[in-house]
Amino acid sequence: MTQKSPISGFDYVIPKPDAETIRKSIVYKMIFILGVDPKDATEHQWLNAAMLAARDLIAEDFLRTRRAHIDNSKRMVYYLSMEFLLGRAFVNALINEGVYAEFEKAFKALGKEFADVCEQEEDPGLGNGGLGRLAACFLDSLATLRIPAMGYGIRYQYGMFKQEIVDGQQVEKPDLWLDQDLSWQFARPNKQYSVGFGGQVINFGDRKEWTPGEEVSAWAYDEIIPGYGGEVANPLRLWTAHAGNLFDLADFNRGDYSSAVRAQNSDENISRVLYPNDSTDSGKELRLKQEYFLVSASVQDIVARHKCRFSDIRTLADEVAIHLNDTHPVLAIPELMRILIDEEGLAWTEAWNICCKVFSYTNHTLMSEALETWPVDLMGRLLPRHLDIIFEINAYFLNALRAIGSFDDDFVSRVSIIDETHGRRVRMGWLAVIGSHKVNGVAKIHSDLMVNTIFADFAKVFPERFTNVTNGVTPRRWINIANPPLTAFLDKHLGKGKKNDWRMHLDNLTKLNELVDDAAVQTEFGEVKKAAKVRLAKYIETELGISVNPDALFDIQIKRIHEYKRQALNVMHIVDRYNKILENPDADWQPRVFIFAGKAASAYYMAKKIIRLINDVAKVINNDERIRDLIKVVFIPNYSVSLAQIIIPAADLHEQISLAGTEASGTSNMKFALNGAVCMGTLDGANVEILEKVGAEHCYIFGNTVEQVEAIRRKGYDPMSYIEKDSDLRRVVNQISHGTFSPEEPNRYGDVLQPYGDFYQLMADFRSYIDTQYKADAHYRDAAAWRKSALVNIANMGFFSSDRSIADYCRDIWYIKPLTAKELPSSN
Ligand code: 26Q
Repeated sequence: MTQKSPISGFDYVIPKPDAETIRKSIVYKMIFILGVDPKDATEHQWLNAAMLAARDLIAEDFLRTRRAHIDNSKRMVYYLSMEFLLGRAFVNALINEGVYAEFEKAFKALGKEFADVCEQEEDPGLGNGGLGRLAACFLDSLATLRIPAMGYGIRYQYGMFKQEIVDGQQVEKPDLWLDQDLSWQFARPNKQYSVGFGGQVINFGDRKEWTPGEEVSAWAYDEIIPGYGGEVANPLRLWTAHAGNLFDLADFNRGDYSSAVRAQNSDENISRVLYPNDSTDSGKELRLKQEYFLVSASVQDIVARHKCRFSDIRTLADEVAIHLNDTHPVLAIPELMRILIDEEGLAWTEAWNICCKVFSYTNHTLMSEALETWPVDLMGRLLPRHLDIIFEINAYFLNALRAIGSFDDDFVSRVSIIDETHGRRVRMGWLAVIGSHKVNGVAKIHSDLMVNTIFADFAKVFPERFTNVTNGVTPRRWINIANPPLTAFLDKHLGKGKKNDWRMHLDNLTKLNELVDDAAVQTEFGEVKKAAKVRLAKYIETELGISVNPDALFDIQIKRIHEYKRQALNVMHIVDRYNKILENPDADWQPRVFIFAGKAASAYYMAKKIIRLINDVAKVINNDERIRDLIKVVFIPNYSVSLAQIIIPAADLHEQISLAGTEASGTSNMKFALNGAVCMGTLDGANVEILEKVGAEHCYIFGNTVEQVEAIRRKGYDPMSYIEKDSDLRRVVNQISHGTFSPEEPNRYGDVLQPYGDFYQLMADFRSYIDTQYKADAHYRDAAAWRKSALVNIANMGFFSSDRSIADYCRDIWYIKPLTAKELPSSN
């Protein structure tokens, strides 16, 4: 079929998306692009060929979208993030393009098992956890909602490490995801920017010029993000570091090849590896270089794109919004200032006014140890001109404050970007607040705490600046791809017409509320859930050789391993249940399978110990015949987006048990509820809003509130007082601390429960947690009642679509409008 091009004079042939044309296209790619004889092709080569065939479809959408942005002078948002945890691209592209069934048929005709081919794809692990996955859900929603948008990130050569469990302990293996390079991303060799470090700042009268001592080249690769519905696709531009001018020709000509190459290697380290989210690693020079590398390349690109489209740099704030995903890319603020002042010749205040309109910032944590700061010395050495600019921003801000007259010196030093109390450090969060026009938290409770705690002083200065956008997740990946039986169930009961497709209008799930008491619908949903549990049970059997009963209650906690998330509290419940079953073996126990997954940062001692504890407890309990499968404990290694897609649909109960006030939002809570699991959670993060939507009968809430946690801390928290008055708790603490689960090394877990510190107040919440768990058991025994609760959860999750989050950002923060049908030329 000849396609009329949106660019006149450039008509072209695109494959019709029917199974036969697709089959031919795949074979064509195999022969002419990959140069492989289809008769000899491996599964992996079939995947590569199929991905190239799929890419033709999204590339076309992308070019049409881009042309529409240019022709209609659309205001654009650029989303800067150090992490994008995309998950597999292939099936996602097929579903969003609406060609999944055709590809499946094409593979049938080729005599290949389609599912096996799809399984060949590596997850690009370019993120740690929630923050990176949120960025990926947002890209999906931005394209689906036709928002003129582009993401910027780093194309790490090594993503998140692969986790193996050896003798119960985490072992990290490198993740060389690019070795599987499929050429799925478009290399853009014409998009290169030089990123400088070090060197000097020279004054020319009132003008300054930075001469970097070292330059690294940033090369662009575009990953195309297709929106659902196959109309719009936006780019995610990922930068890779290449040795710039530094390949030392002098060394080379002298015959000193290895010195020349060494310099090249050290520069290319910048995009070598993703840093784990680990406070002990903060302050690493290479991380600061990475942050500036992302920011400098991206801001240069944004400015170049703007000048190309509008010619006048002074209109930048009218046409462009730049969003900072946490403080990690906040150097974008001084970088844009530098470009506007030093390169474009704007006056300081003019440049500053542009910056404050362009930037907005999302905060993802309140925990003070996780707030980014950098030593002034290090910043001055790597980025001397930026440090100058930061000082100037600070002086400008503090002078304005002093001029108001109502702020004392103490207040002024608290809001200064430079922290003088810990050996002079740049507070990145402060810079983000001062340089942005909006600052948002990621769940209601988190946004409220943000203005009452870390940013309380700033909220007095800029009350209108702070706002909330509750996180969301994309139903395309988290239902349609992850849970085909639930997808069929929803299509059957809600319809699939364009107007009311729940994939695009997740609020339409509320219609399920009319069906939650219908016995036939409940039974049908029971089958949907069972199918997911059987699938997970098979995975566990094949991968770990552990057999679990799909009729047991599946109780799941999957997320990064961190003390504040309190996986250890979950373990304490398991041990307590174990004790009680042994004490009273003939009681009518509800069988449960406890499932964990998650990675610990490689240098995080306590988190790694918690993984080992889970595995030690699993070993003892799973092998204790007296337990008769009433408890099974499973730690599934190497948690990833793809694994989450298998695990989440199978949950009956999901554990969201962070100490109140510590989890900014959580997003797996939303994915679980959307897949019909019931929450066991504290009043923390988005749990609070989930409870609001589904009602207290369909959600198990326990533990102290933020106010109670605070009150306990103020009084002086005494974990021993809880241990003394609760014999169950005492027994559990003793067993874990004194070797019941590590007889070969009784002291192994002597430091895990910290009875004298217990910063995250496990002891204080233990009793309420245990009691609530038994309420959930009783509920689960009434299959109809439980299925109703699961359905109520699904029915009321519409709010937690990332489409709603993105609509909030567009309306309240970015002031961006979608492409209209008229502005977007259609593909047929
Ligand atoms: C910082 C400096 C040096 C090295 C690493 C880091 C770093 C990297 C990743 C710091 C933090 C992160 C990731 C944070 C994160 O994932 N936060 C989560 O964000 C989710 C999306 O908003 C929330 O739902 C979670 O509550 C929050 O923990």
